[in-house]
Amino acid sequence: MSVPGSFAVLRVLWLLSVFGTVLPLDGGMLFPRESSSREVKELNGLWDFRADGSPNRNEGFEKAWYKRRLAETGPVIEMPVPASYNDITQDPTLRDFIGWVWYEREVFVPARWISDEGTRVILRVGSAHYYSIVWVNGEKVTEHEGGHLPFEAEISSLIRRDPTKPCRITIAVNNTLTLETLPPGTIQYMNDRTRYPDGFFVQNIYFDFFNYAGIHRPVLLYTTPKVYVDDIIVETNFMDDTGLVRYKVSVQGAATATLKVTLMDKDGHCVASSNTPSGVLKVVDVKLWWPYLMHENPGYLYSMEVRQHAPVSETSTYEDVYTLPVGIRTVNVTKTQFLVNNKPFYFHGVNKHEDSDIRGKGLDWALIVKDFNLIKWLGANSFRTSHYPYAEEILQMCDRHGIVVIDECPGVGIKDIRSFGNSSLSHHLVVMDELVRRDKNHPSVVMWSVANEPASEMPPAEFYFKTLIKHTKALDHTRPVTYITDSNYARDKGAPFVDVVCVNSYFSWYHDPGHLEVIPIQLNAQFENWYGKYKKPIIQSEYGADALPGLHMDPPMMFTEEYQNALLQSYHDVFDQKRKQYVIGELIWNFADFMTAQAIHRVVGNKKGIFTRQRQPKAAAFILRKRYWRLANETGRLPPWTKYPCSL
Ligand code: BDP
Repeated sequence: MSVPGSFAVLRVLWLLSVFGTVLPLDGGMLFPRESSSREVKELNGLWDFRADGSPNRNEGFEKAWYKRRLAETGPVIEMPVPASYNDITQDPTLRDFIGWVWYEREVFVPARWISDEGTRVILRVGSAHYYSIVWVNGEKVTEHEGGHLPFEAEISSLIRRDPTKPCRITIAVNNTLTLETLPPGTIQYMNDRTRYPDGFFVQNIYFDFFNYAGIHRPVLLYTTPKVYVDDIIVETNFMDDTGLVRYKVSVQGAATATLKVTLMDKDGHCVASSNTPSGVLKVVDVKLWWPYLMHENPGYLYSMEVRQHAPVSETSTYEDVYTLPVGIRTVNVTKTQFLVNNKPFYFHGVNKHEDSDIRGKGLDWALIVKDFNLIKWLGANSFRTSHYPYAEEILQMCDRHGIVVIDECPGVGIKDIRSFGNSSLSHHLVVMDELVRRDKNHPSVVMWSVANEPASEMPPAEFYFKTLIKHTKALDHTRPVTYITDSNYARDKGAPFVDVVCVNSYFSWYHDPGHLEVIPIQLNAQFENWYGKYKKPIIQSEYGADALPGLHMDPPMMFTEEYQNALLQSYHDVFDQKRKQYVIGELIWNFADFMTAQAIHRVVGNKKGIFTRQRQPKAAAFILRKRYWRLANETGRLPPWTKYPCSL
């Protein structure tokens, strides 16, 4: 069936607007962990997959593909989960596909999960980009807007209807972006038939990374008892040697339940306990959570075990056990400093992407561990989750290793004035609700970033960011809030509301290309202007230059390794003057090369990495490594054995 182009785009937009109805957040979204009362079954591996290539991308709905096995609806291929689908096949139309794709997998649910009426079974998707609808055995169980945060649905009663059947899970995912999605995008139809084929359209995006799509993080089934721990909120503080853990536990499924909350140290010794749903636990001789390279024992985590009992009958009870890692630390911002545990903290870190060969944005443990090893090798103490929330598994690694995180929402590319309207704002508020709900208990997360480089000089930006930042602070009063700006200090409408000014600049790259000599003047002026006007500490949240590994020129020319080095060093000279005053951090753009849309200024992706996409160092990695270890020795409190690695 052929459908006129404009009708097809309306159809895609209509689907998004209908499905985009915002529901209030429901449930706590605790990370699924096994315990004596909870089981987890991962559904990673190969799923059946079919892209809906019909002109309006709507055949799957018209023919109700979710009602039977996907393979019965037409040809399917094997697709790994988690992974982006784009780079898996040799088919360019799948790499650049826009619209609905369908995933399906059958799974046997353990018989005891089904027979025990006191067990809840939940289906959880770590993330899928961008809009998802989920069916189980042909019945819709949930839908979710947004590509980087988890969603789930209880499916207990559904799977109990016919316990003999395997359970068929169908997930439809649509990567279409509109002016009101986060990030925003537009679909543009090219109707000139002398230049474009019938039905030709493109997706315009206003951000610089490939719009990878598919099921990006693990899909799993997990259980809880019928009465269960739904959420835990912890806020930590300390006075002298005593740690204070303020907590609140919410229980669902019963009006009354008894609780036992036990805080244990790393050796499993109980250091404090309580039996009320909220309160403050006092920890004597507290071991604080410290960032990597700031202390000899970074990333110290206690375990908070929440054990809940609720009566089922006179003789039996539901018991639920959930254990949350807890790091005790404080974060504060002054006019010139960022304080962790009341000590000045200087961010010497990186900006990253979830991005790699073949997998795209799919979670991959080998890659995650490699990246942490590189971060530690580099002497970096922090990163920003540019430009969207990263997997919870990554934040858990940060907690354990003491890597400090600026946690960013997908508010990237808000450039069009129509993306500042009410429906954009209300969606943005919901995304912050979801982000804070998911990440609030991570000690590694020290600041929220609500956006990257929005058109913050546009008049509606004032109301937009005032509202967004106020909302985020109401959700979490313990962390500072910022957004990342590249706008003019005098015209930026949101800067009065941020706690820390985060500025991106590309002197001698996008501005005055090839003229390294402008950096000292322009960077110095940038800092003086922002600090002069707002009197807030500043992070250089991005700076960098593309370099093709192996390309050399001396004197340096753009795109060579020498130019990337020279540019970095000029920035560093200015940072060294200003960090004694009010500059509180520097984050290189970027940790590694990453994929972008095809464009005349991108040679198979963005090459500003100090590592290649395959995680091999360019010359700049060694410059940065020397600097970061030197900074760590100056600004951290390192014991002698962590002083400079001897090779530096
Ligand atoms: C910055 C953006 C980042 C880009 C970078 C670049 O925040 O997403 O990748 O420019 O162009 O402005 O390399």
